[in-house]
Amino acid sequence: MNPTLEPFTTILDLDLGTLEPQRAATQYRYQRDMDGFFLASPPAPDELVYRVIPLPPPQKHYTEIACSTTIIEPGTVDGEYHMTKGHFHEKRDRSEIYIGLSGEGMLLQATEDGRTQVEPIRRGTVNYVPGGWGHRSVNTGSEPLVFFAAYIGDAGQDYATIRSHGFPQLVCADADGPVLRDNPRYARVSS
Ligand code: M6P
Ligand code: ZN
Repeated sequence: MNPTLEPFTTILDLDLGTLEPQRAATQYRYQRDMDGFFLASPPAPDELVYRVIPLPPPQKHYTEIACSTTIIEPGTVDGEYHMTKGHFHEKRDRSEIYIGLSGEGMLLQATEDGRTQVEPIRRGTVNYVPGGWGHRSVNTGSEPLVFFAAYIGDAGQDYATIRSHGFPQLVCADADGPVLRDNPRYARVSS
């Protein structure tokens, strides 16, 4: 093999999740971008929910590994903790790894036929998301939740399925902390 790509190194700030040098623009997700993902209509359109700093390979190809840092601000929307939109991979069998850097949260995972699994995210957790599992991360703490993700380059993100079917569980703020509730709007994708 005669490689076309040169090796490169990036410095990841292990507390903030920032990347130096930053090779691609930060993607910002405000409440206005999240309509249909929270159970309630987001009331503060200009409030930042999370941002993603990508570390892209040059090609979206299965031979390359795409990475990103995600930073979810603390907060709630009508009692639901701030979270990512969540997605299945367009190429369903592609897997992903999350490395927790700071803050406290949960990684919700669900299959198309409604199996669920909830895992913690905090500094030092390494979560393996196998192919076929939709995934959404939720900030249940009072500080930003920061994690680094690495996934197969051609995975792609299917948001439409999550938007129309929902996730089986919601993570809501209760007097004693986070509680999982059944999502009344959830509909299985397949049986
Ligand atoms: C992680 C990875 C990314 C994803 C990001 C935000 O960094 O899973 O692929 O883009 O979280 O999640 P979402 O794409 O669901 O908004
Ligand atoms: Zn993913």
